[in-house]
Amino acid sequence: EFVINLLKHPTFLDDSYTTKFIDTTPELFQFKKRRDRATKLLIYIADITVNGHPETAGRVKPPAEARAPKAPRPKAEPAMGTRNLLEQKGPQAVADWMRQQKKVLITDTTMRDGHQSLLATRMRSIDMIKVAPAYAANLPQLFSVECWGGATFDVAYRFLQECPWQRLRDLRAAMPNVMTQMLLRASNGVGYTNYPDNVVQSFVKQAAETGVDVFRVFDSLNWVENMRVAMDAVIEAGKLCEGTICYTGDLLNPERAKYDLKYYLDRAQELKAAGAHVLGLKDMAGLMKPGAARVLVKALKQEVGLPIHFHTHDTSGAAAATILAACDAGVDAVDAAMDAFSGGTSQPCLGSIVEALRHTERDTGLDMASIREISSYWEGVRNEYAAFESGLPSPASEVYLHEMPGGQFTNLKAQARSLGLEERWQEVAQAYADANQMFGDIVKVTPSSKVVGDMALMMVAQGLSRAQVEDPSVDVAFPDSVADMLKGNLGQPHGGWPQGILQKVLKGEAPLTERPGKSLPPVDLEATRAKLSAELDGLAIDDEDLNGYLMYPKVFLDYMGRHKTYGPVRTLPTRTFFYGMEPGEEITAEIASGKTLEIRLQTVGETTEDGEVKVFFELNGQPRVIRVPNRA
Ligand code: BTN
Ligand code: 3PY
Ligand code: ZN
Repeated sequence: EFVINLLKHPTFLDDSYTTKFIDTTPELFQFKKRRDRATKLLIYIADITVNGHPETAGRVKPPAEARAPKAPRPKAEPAMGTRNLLEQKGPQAVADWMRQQKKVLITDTTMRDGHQSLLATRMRSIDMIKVAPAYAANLPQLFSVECWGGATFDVAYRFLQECPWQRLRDLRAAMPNVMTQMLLRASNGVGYTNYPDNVVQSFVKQAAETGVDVFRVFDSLNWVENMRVAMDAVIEAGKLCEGTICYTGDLLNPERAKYDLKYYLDRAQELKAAGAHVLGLKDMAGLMKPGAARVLVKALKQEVGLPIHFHTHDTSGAAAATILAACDAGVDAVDAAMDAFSGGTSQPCLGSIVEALRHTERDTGLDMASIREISSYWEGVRNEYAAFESGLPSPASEVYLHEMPGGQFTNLKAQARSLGLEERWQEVAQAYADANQMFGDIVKVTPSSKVVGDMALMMVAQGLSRAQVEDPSVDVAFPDSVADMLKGNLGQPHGGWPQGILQKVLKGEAPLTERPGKSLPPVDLEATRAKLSAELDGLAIDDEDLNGYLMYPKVFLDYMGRHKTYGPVRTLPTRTFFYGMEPGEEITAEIASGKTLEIRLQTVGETTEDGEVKVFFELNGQPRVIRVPNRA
């Protein structure tokens, strides 16, 4: 029936058929019979086995002999941790407790920024959930586990075919004693543009309910005015509000005076006045040098008085030195990634920082044997994602030129490659720096960093210099994202936009100078729920689904369409999800608590004349044959 639907479809008939066609054409799957979840999973496995996964096609394969990662055993019942304190005494008590600690508190970023920065955010939930009980039991002294937000939200739906809310719920349940942490782009939510206030409020409320304890809230232009809606929503939910300043420039360089000590102290005071419990210091590109950390952390501690949580990236290879300098200057908490997910564009190495502080007055108290065990698990996990390695083989001091955030650096390199500009990477790096200056030397972090990246790629692709771009007599077709930013749709940068480029891009149109959320009409949440339900054949839409749809309407609908076809693919082992199965291989998938499928692939048949392949399985011992089209 599938094939008949397919053959009759106009897109198929007119020859514009691509493999994505199957995904984007749900009517092909409107069969009379509703399939059960096990059958859907077999269809998925058969399809991937025969046709491959589009995301790993042509990429490096994981080593065939690599062992399946095995999570360490929990050593004891989870001891009381920061989560218990938050639940019992509230967020202010957590902030007070932070200040009283002599030890440096540690956040593990492996499950969010670690894989976002090293593996294009492709880590699947199952690989996190398996190790979460070991975190709860063996490392209960962790300040928090960053495991949600940033790019993970849309990548989960878009590329991993899984629900980000379910990931959060499962992690929350597996780590009841340690605080979970997310990265929230303030009015940009977990997206790339400002959302109406009530969408941001609804999203934060849901994230808090499903399981986020610490919200690191930042604005991509450090515009505190544009952070209040998100911060208020966090405070209202009773969670820990980490109001965050993004670090850019070079604090001790008199030639980068725009971002001097006063700039940071002013932003910090604004965040304190806005109700932040903790001050986040987010060095997304890894630009902060040890000397700057010493001056900045000391001044912020003295003048502002909030506990400070420092985040950096190891792109330069020198981030550990900066972290240790921040520890000397009295920072309260720092971010690090488990050894196997550290270094390069990710965070510096957690185990090494713990050891560096051992037997000093700032000893973290974390157990090295537990860290090694957990990191060894992560090493095995990382192997499985070889296809997504972005490959920064060694430290890059070049980061001080372009100032690209860790998550963007390798991404932009890949984009440059796909545009045939790989050999001209140094020009891209220089153009990125030039575009930044052209926009007035701005904070570059999602989404403002994406705008600067778009501009830089365009300049190199079209051979335009900064002077030409700024010259009123040279015609330039600016990227849409640039026009959007200069129109004021991401908010206002410190000191405003430079007049010349503003005039040239806007061609006389008046820019928005107020907070975008102020003029965006609220979304009618219940009407949206009803419309969405109707679009999905009357399916009941819960609050998590509604909030997912509000952030990413199309991505969410595409996910739901595939979910109907393939079922709970999140339960498949990662190897199977990306590569299918080998004849003779056997796997298990727990599709519901206590309901486990045993799946064995027997053989893959020949392709028939009508282009179909029969794939022979055993499902819980019973033979099953699945036919899939050979699209290879
Ligand atoms: C995903 O896209 O992450 C999961 C859905 C898998 C899509 C299948 S993979 C085989 C076939 N080829 C495509 O391009 N889409 C489907
Ligand atoms: C994100 O917004 O995803 C970031 O990691 C910014 O640094
Ligand atoms: Zn980061």
